[in-house]
Amino acid sequence: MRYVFAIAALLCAAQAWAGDVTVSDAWTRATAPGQQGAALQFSIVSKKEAQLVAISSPVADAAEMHSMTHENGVMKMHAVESLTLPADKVVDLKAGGYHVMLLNLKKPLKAGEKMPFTVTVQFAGKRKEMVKASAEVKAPMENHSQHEH
Ligand SMILES: [Cu+2]
Repeated sequence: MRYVFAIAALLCAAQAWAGDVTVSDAWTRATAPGQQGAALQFSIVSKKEAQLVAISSPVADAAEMHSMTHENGVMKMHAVESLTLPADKVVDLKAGGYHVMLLNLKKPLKAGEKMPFTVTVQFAGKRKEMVKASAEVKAPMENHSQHEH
């Protein structure tokens, strides 16, 4: 459902990039043949406290925010609905801790491409802001240590 909403909102959000939220240093990695998902990494900062509530990309059916915890020495991931963005504090979404997974990729990601995506942030009072960004697609890792789900 969240994904459907994100698409609908994307179509009418053209004037909503008011500039309270900045996304930077976004990147992902080129996919191996048959690879269905990819990790998307970026930094995000909001001028006002907000919740990161959705991420979408035209190249993937869905994107999930995950938290990573260690339980009895085993690394586990859980999908989270939202992530708090404290005012003026840069939050890094990367492989450790919180991260974003793109699911059911519609096409392979090739090194050197730019992959577009949109993040949706919700402020107090339910006001939402959508920010468009693009991620650099980096070359695949030599030894394949991508995490499994
Ligand atoms: Cu994950």
